[in-house]
Amino acid sequence: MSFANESVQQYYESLACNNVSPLWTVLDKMVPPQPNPRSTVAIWRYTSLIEPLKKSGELISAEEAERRVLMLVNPSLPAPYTTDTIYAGLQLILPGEIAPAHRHMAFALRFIVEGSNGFTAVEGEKLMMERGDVILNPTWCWHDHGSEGTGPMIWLDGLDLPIYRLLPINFAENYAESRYPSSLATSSKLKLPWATAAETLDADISASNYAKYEYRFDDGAHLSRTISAQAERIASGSTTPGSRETCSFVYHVYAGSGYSVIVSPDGTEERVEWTQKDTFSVPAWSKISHTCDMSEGQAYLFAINDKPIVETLGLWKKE
Ligand code: GTQ
Repeated sequence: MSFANESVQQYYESLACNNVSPLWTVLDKMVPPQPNPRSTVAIWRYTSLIEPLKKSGELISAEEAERRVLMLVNPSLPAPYTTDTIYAGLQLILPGEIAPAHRHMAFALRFIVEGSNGFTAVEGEKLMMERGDVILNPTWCWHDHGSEGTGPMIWLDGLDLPIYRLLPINFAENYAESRYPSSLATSSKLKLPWATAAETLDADISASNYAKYEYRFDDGAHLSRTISAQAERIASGSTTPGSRETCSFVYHVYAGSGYSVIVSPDGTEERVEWTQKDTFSVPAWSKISHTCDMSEGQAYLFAINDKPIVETLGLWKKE
């Protein structure tokens, strides 16, 4: 905007001391013509992260760290943003370790990436964790993590921490002992095995190149009020039809390899090549299309989404 004369400029400058500012010079920014996520497309390759993650296990114990996690920090934003609304991190537990019990307002879900005989105990239920399991940690539930296995346990944490940048009401409490009393739960509504998702994804495997599964409770509810999860199957050599939603996603590759073409709301197009155990961020209202390579069979993608909070606010749209 050009200034008609000196007095207009002086007028603008005079406003600051009254703690006001003209809307009309920034209206496009305040009420933009399209959604304007601050996060960008980014990929965290497992082959690059596995070394530093294992190194963290030599430098600090789970007890000392409380949570030994490498946060996946969006390159356009500080922690805890992986997208504008979703935080993700890779957590490591070594045999015999305990990440001590605490509870917090934030909701967490975990997608198990590797290892076996690890557990998360949630409010008295000890849930054993295997690759592909989703483990839920509702708001204000005591939880500790441990491993009775022989190798490292690694999982992807998904939390709604960015939401607490708007609502500054996240707080945590430590339990007096390292473990909150729990007993083994063989089945629980807080543990969603990969097999359940896979069964649905594979139901039409000979007839369809693409399937999507939304994780939900038996009553149809999302996994939390803020963030939830989905899984997708893409047939070898096929490309999914492009779509966009007023949601952001943190994708994690359960199996297979391929690439995604992601067009951000501002028109920036990114092609993200991925393979097993990689994680990538998709900002809200980005057009997404996945392609599965011919070489490694079907691709299975897990994704954390922010659909529950977007839907609750009446703002969910899909094209
Ligand atoms: O396991 O409780 O990645 O409190 C970040 C914060 C994990 C957890 C994270 C947490 C946790």
